[in-house]
Amino acid sequence: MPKMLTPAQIAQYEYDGYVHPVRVLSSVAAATIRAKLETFEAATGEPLKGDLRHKTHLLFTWLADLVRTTGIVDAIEDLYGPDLLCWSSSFFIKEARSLDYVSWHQDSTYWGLNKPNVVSAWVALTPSNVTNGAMEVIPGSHRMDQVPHRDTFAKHNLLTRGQEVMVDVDARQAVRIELEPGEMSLHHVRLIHGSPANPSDARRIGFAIRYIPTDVHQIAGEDSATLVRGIDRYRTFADEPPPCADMDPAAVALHRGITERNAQILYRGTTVGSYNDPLALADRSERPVS
Ligand SMILES: O=C(O)CCC(=O)C(=O)O
Repeated sequence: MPKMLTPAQIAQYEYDGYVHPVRVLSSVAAATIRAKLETFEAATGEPLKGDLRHKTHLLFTWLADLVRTTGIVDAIEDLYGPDLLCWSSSFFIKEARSLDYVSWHQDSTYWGLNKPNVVSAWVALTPSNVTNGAMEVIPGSHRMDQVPHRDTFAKHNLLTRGQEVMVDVDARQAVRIELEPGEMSLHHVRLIHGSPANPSDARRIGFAIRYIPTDVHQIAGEDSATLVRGIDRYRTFADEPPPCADMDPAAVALHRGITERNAQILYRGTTVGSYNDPLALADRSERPVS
């Protein structure tokens, strides 16, 4: 018996490569998480940016709790079984009236994982809809193999390398993933997806959590992950402990090391992500690592 998804939703994930909307938090709980994010931003005097958008669940207790939320992990178990790692997470924030967008891409392109049993739970912390640059997906495109991508490093592209698919995408086939705060969508790592800019007067905030079953391995370098359910019999990822407090110094140091290691995987074959290249670092500081 599935724990969270209906049999129809599981079939839709397999056939179309995505499911939405799935309510995983109350609107009040989602507003509380948003308020915690914005309290931190107010304290630092700037929007969350760069590496702080990547694997942020290793820095804040309220995000460590979010990646372990029963309803989310139950849904992932319905798709990939009982032994599960949270491999990564990324904030996708589009400020009000911003030109930031996400080009058509497959997540699998630079992640270095050995097989495509990888699912993203995109949790909405604000409404995400036609007015503010909601994500769009091409149903069934996950059934293609990995397709070639070109790196653009375009200024307003929120992806690490500004990567975009080198195949024609028929945008008329696209489905818009509209969500209310506290709802999530699930998408497969090979699904072609992207999102336009946010011309509205309000921020659009999503937190994308990447889950894998424990038999998925990293083949492009050293990596780490958080066990969120069951047993890891493979132990190919180093364990990631939750932070004992928000921005705890030990957690910040751990996060920095992990982010630098992840950047080497995600930017491999380019000089742009290199920590030895100050120009490259300036460019990278605006981008989440995803
Ligand atoms: O937030 C968006 O608009 C795109 C998110 C995305 O590309 C992803 O979660 O993989």
